[in-house]
Amino acid sequence: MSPGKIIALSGGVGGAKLVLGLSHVLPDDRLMVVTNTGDDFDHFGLRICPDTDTVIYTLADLADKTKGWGRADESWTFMKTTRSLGGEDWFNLGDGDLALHVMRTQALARGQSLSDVTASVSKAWNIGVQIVPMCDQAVATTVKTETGSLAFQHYFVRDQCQPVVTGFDFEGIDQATANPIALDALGQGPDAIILTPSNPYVSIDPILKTPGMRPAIEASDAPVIAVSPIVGGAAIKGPAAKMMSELGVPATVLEVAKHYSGLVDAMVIDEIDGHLASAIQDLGMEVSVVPTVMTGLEDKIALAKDVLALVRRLKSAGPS
Ligand code: FO1
Repeated sequence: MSPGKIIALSGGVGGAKLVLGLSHVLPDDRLMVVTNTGDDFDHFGLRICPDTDTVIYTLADLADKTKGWGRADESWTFMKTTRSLGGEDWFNLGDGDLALHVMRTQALARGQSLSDVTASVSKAWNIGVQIVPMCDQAVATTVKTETGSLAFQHYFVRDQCQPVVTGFDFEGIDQATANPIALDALGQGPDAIILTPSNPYVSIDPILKTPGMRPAIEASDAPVIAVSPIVGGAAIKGPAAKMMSELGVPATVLEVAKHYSGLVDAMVIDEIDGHLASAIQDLGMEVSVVPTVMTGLEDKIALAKDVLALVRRLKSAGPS
């Protein structure tokens, strides 16, 4: 029997790094990435899909590796001109990036689905790995804060994650349906489902909460493995640790494990958090303690190999 797929659920930067590592050690047809679309929004009349685009740019080797989002070698004429005209300039759209948003917005207006557009872009840029948005309907993450509710990109970019978080809403999620392509792959006996080291609350949760997604994961025999985005009490990038503290939860890998408890069979945690392994095992999860900080490509490949070694270990131990 041919090996099943590895299905990775991903937000932006952290998830895309592990996905890149996985893409170097797996044949293209064994890897599927399901991306969070809760960060998507309309800006200047264009549909912007930051997490999906970060995965696209990363796999197409077009990503700005310093910023983590957007394209390398970008020019900024659009932003400079917008600024000179007194337009909105809090969200930075490079000229090359802008072309993607224009093409996508046009294709959506012609009636194509977000999945179709994502597949066309992937084909144009020779990405062999299948990238699948969590759903084709619009879902908008709202961050509830002590000073009121904010659209996700207003919280994240415009307000620099400063407001104190009290919770999250995923507007439109009840009317959404998990992407049938992802559901089909989940029903085809995947080898593993990986929750990449993206923000559990605003990147992975929207994917899991999309109607149909979590039941399909639960119905699968495949091991579900989460790679912690928290390392030594801090997030490698982004506001995950700050959010946890503000929600009254210690920013630790143990709390990430508790958050995923009931779904996840195993956690991959960093060596610096090794002392928390037994407390995570007490939750009924396997734990793999390995270096998880991905600076260069070698780190991404090494972590991907460690995750796949854990998959083999869990599968040889029997169905979860
Ligand atoms: N993040 C920023 O911090 N500042 C920006 O101006 C910004 C622009 C931007 C444009 C396109 C895109 O795809 C992503 C962009 N991001 C920017 C990143 C994005 O807001 C976040 O990384 C994700 O939504 C969180 O995963």
